[in-house]
Amino acid sequence: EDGYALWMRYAPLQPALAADYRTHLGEVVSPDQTPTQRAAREELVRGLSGLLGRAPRMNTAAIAAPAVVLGTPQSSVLIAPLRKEIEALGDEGYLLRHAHIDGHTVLLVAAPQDIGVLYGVFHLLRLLQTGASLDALEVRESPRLRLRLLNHWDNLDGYVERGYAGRSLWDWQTLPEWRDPRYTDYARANASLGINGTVLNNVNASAQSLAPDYLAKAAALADIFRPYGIRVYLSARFSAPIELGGLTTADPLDPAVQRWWRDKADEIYTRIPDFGGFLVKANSEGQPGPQDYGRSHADGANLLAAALAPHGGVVMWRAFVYAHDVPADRATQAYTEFVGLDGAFLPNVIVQVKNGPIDFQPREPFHPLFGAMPRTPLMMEVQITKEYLGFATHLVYLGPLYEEALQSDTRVRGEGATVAQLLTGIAGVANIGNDRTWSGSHFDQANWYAFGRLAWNPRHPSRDIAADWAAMTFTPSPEVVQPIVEMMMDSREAAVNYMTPLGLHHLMARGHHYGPGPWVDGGPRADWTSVYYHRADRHGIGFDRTAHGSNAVGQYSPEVAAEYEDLARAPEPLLLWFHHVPWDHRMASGRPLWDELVGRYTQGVRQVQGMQATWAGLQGRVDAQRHVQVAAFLSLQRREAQWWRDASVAYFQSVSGRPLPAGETAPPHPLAWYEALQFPSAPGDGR
Ligand code: BDP
Repeated sequence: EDGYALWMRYAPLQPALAADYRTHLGEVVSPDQTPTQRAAREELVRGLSGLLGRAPRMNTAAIAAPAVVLGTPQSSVLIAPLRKEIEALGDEGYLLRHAHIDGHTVLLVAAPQDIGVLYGVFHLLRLLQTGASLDALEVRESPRLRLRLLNHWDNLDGYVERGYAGRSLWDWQTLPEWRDPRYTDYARANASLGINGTVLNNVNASAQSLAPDYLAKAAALADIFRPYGIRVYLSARFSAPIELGGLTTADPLDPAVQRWWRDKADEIYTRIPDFGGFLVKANSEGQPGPQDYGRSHADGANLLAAALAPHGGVVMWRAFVYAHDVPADRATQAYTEFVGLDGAFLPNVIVQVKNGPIDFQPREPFHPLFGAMPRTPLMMEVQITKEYLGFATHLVYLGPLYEEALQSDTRVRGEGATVAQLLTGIAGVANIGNDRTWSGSHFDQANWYAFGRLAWNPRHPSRDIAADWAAMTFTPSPEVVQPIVEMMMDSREAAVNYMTPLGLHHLMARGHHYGPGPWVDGGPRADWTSVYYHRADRHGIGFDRTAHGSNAVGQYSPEVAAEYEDLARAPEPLLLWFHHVPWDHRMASGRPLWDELVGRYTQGVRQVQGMQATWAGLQGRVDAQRHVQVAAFLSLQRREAQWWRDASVAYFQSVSGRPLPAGETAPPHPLAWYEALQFPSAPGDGR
């Protein structure tokens, strides 16, 4: 149990349950003509063999016993009669149904296309892994979002930006010749969730990724992923026509530049006929872009979109931009630059917006661009890798964070216009590397899992997803699943409490973002410091984003703005995001803000202690190999939660000048001690 198998362990079920399932599933009837059909068939055989302890009998057309029948109306005469009903499910949908055919009880896994059958097989296996009943089974599924993508921030040298799970999974050196079986397992894992695209390289892109030898490597990966319904995309460096093409400009209105991108797109599609398209970070954090030539983001995006359009590709143009000159409030930047461009993009451009207006913090309000660009398809980008949430070692289940963002009500069309309803797609910055666990820790696998499940159905409760994951990853027994789910569901709020309670944000150490750094000040940009964001002084704390301050609230719909603007109505978890509040301000608990703040830090530590106790109680019920590692990581998290609490309390006390509330323990070291800590081992880069 080294974690490699992810949630696809297919460990033997309880004998009685296995015997019951065997009566339905003794035989598999499935076509085997296409690579996707074979992938579905092989996955089912693998799953049933493991779970039920016996390989099913295989058939391609006729039914001899109670069976699982796989297929599409084209591939299976047994499924063909359902054509009309099945086609209504859309290209990626599927149907699971208990039925009777030729006197046999059968379980149908039927879909309009092969890929839906594969998705249906994974759904069926999930039901078995979680011990669900198959009686009267009737499941109809279609994805709510068209684009469900992972974004890898992988560089060509094997280093993963903000990656905490080892080196890149892609071995660029040995590709395209060596097709590591691990690439197939990666594709299986994604297909099990319905993820249908992957951007292979970092948004801080090297132009080299578009050079012929790297396209050959990307094409090899695309060949491996294709049967699993996963399209390959690449991050494109805007200045590639200069670096690769020898042009003197990358100006989007220059005909030679336009020709270069058209030729490049043609070249890519000869190698990768189903290439998905480009992801672009432009004019952000020093990356080149159209503004270098006095052009707009729309000019830049349309340049690439025009080149891809004849082939059916898309451009995902990121809205994570911030100006060269430090703005009065960085939270307002993306909206300011993009909102006026609504309607100016070609139809195959999608603007990709981070979930919140700053940068993947433990908690942010939803990004104000959601709902503000009604004529532009939008994707939401979330981080799966935990850059600001304790890296791979802290147990923080992100399902509730994603759910909170997706369910935020923008109120742009009155009540009920949630962010999820406005999306065309979703992208998750992957936490996958070549670590044996894939994600750097056992519990970080749950974040990949939850991202994929929510991409398929953004309304799925993150608690139910956690329960499925725990059952599949450990064991379906409720005495194990329940405590694990409680731990997971508490974990994100715990991290918010010990890092950035009450709407505080961006207080992590400089550059690598590992550990507390509320004192960070100075350096190249004010908006890369902590003091810029918390604005604490002798009188109070928080960023005034009301009409009296930066007026970031004015970027939301009037109803949302009115709520955030009003100190009495602003949600407490976002209080210090929107308001500069006096230390004496009375909180909902009745305590003054200062006491509440210290109390939250302490509570965060207590929550981690609670997680430790829960996990200790599972000793003997979870395999020893994983139990030991999770326990070790939790004790590290506990120590670091305490460090966060002590360092933050020491710092904010130095600013507020207030005594600690009764019952609170003083930090064991003076502030200077925390400020002097160094972490040469923390992975990260310059910021
Ligand atoms: C920030 C990361 C940085 C990324 C940037 C981005 O610190 O490494 O390049 O976002 O999303 O969170 O472009």
